Amino acid sequence: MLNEQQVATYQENGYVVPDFRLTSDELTEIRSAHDRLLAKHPEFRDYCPNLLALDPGFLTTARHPEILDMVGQVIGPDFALWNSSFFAKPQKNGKRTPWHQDGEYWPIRPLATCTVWIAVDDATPENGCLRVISGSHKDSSLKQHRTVDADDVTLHQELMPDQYNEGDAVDLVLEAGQISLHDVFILHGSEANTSAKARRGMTLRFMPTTSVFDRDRAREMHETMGIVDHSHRTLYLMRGSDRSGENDFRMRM
Ligand SMILES: O=C(O)CCC(=O)C(=O)O
Repeated sequence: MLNEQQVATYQENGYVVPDFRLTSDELTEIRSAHDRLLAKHPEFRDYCPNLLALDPGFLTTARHPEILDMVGQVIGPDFALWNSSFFAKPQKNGKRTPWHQDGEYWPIRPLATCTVWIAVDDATPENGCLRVISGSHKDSSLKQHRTVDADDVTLHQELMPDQYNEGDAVDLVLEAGQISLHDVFILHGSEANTSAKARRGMTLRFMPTTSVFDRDRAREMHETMGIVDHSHRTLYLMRGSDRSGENDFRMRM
C-alpha cells in the first residue's frame, strides 16, 4: 500500500513511485509472455496498444492485489481496467515517445485514468526511461498537441513545443520490477533507446467507474485524429461497481 505521504505526492506531483516491486518470477512471466507475443506479432516490436486482446494472460499482472490496492488509494474504490499496452524499446534503436498527455488519446469522460507503468527492465536515462513534468496535471486541462508524421515514434500526438519546458523534466529511474503510477493529465514522454540495453515497459490503465468509456468517441477519435481505435476494448471491472451506470462491460476480442 501507499503511505499517506505517497498518496499526497501522487495528488501533488501527478505521479509516484511506490515501494512495491514485482518478484523475479512475476517479471519472468511477463517477459516470456511478451516474447511469445512478438514471435507471433513482430509488428508490435516497439509498441503494442492492446495486450489483452492478444493474450488475456496479461490479466494476471493487471489483477495483482497489491497493485489494485494502490490504484484504489489514488482513484477511489470503484475502478475498471480499460487497457494494457507494451512500450518495448529494443536496444540500439528503440523508438522515442513524444511529449504528450494521455488524455489527448483517450475516449473517457470525464477524463480520468491512473496508469501503472511497470519496469520490465531497468529503466535509466541511457535506455529511455519515462520522463515527467511534476505537477503538470494540476489544472486538469488538455494542452495543445499536433500530429507527428514520423516512423521513429511510438505515439503520434505530441505536445506543441511551447506547451512545456523540457528543462523541468524528471527522469523516472526504476529497477526492473519497480512501478510508477501517473495521472491522465501529466506531461510525459521518453527518449529513444540507443544504448546496448533493452527498456521494456508494460502499462495498466485504470479508470474510476464514475467516468464513462465512450466507444462512439473512440471511433470518432480514430477516424478524425488517426488515433488507435479503442472502441473495442473490453472493460474489466476490478473493484467496486459501475458508479456511472453507463459503462459497457461486455467481453470483446
Ligand atoms: O514507456 C514509454 O516510453 C511511454 C509510456 C507512456 O507514454 C505512458 O505510459 O503513458
